[in-house]
Amino acid sequence: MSSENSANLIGRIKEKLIESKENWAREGRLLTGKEADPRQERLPPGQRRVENWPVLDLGIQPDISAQTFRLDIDGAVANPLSLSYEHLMALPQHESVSDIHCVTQWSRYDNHWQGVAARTLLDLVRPRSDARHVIFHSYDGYTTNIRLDQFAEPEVLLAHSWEGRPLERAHGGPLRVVVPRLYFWKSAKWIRRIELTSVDRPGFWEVRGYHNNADPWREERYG
Ligand SMILES: Nc1nc2c(c(=O)[nH]1)N[C@H]1C(S)=C(S)[C@@H](COP(=O)(O)O)O[C@H]1N2
Ligand SMILES: [Mo]
Repeated sequence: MSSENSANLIGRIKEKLIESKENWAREGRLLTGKEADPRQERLPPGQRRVENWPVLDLGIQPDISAQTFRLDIDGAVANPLSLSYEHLMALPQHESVSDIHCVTQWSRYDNHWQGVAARTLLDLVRPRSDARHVIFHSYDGYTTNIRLDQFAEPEVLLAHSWEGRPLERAHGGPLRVVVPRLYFWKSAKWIRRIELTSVDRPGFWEVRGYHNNADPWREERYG
């Protein structure tokens, strides 16, 4: 098979996968109709625990070296930044332990993350008074959106390490977002740009039927 044909084939397989998830969203698959209090129930409704760590992406795992890596933080900010990997590592470092909750029903407890806290970055860029939303842009073309107040929670990290080791490329290395209180599709891997905006803009899965807010305890799987 020529390389052009195999690229087309991979493209079609990817489209099928994306389509089947859109269908799940339309049919409301996996919904239990329950709601839980996160202070009382660690496992959100409809989730089950796994010990492994599944990999989910759009079929592309960009290969970004520490040398070429860049993180831009811009938009509705007083002081836009473009950080190298070296610069990021020189910022105050933060550790957090949190659970992963994926919309496809698996949860993984006690992940030890290391990186730079979202708050550290916000202090540096200084959001303008009209900033309300955050759009993540990744090296693979993926986007996802959260509110600025959700991004500013103390446990939100730009993580470069997991369990004391550099984050694997498959899981978003060199740098990924970790937003523990929302379904994991909000945690952009291979992060390239953090854009602050006054107006919300739904991301890749949000325009394909996933919920805009994504709170696992309220089962906000689909919007
Ligand atoms: N850049 C990028 N980030 C992404 C995705 C993606 O396809 N590209 N998939 C999202 C989804 S749907 C999930 S469930 C998690 C999966 O992260 P993991 O592969 O480390 O488990 O990454 C999220 N972040
Ligand atoms: Mo996902």
